[in-house]
Amino acid sequence: MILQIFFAIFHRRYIHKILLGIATFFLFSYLLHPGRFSSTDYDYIEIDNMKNFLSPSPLHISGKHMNKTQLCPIIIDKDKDIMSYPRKTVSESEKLAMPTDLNILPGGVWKPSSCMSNFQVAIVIPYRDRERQLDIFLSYMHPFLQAQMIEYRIVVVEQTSLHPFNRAKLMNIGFAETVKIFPYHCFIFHDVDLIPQNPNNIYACTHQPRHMSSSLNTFRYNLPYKDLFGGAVAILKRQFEEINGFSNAFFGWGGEDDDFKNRISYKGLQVYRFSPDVSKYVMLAHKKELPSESRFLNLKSGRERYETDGLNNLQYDLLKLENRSLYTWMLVNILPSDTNTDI
Ligand code: NGS
Repeated sequence: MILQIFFAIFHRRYIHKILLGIATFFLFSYLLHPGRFSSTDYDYIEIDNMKNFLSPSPLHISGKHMNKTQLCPIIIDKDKDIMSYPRKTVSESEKLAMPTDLNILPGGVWKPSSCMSNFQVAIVIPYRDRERQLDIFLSYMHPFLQAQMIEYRIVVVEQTSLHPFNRAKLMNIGFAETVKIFPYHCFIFHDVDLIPQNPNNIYACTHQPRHMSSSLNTFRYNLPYKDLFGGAVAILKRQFEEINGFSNAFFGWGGEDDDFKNRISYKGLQVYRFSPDVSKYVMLAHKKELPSESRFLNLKSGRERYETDGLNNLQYDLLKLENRSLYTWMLVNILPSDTNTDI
């Protein structure tokens, strides 16, 4: 048998097929997981410097919200361990106990009781049909955020099944509806399948928009390309408004995050990242979506469109808005009329 294989490999009739096979394997591996082969150098903020780049809430600077005298500390400790992969399932009884155990208010709202947080942050999650991941995310994130003394609300924006998924538009809607509830100064737009592993990855905004999930296990903790701005990002409310939010035109998978990064550049803003170690994330397993065909065309016309396609032409039906025990739930029907794209 071994001799036969050996013979086949060196037989001239097969050698070109074998080489072609190997080349195809490497090409596909590269296309699917470019990070494996890339070690792109990029600028990042070292852990010792992180505090200087964080942007505290204007509410407590103005003293408006100052019913407590003491500001909470910003907790960064280099000795903290990277956290392991979260448990695979969360039981109903665990979910039921969480609000009481962790003092979470209806709507998935929490703030420190002993001090005034430096940050008031809304975490917006575009969502459809990922219940198991949402359970894992919530049971992991509430304690994670509380340990950082962040004042926060978790907002899940769910799209009905009528149209293809539009991640970017759901985030615009989450923003537009959440600012009506409370003047959060900082927004984190976050995929439900991403879990931060480093407790020092502070869930707050920096002075410039921040790509938080730059070090992802599925890319072997490399950044696949320098302009990647997907997964989990943090941006100040006023900056999000300045760039007119996300485009509403991207239906299906891909490109909307690249377009968002372009908007940031058009307005002369920069992207910050914390160090690769701080920015470590694991991605919960799921089936890969099929990329949309229109994404490259939309990206191409992004510059002409961005001032009229985004927060200022957002149309949707808000079907439900509920303060659930672990998150604020918004069920929305996306209206395609604010885009030029066929869906
Ligand atoms: C790029 C996509 C981005 C996506 C990124 C990483 O190719 O939307 O891959 O995707 N851009 C386009 O398709 C134009 S990932 O491998 O994490 O699923 O975020």
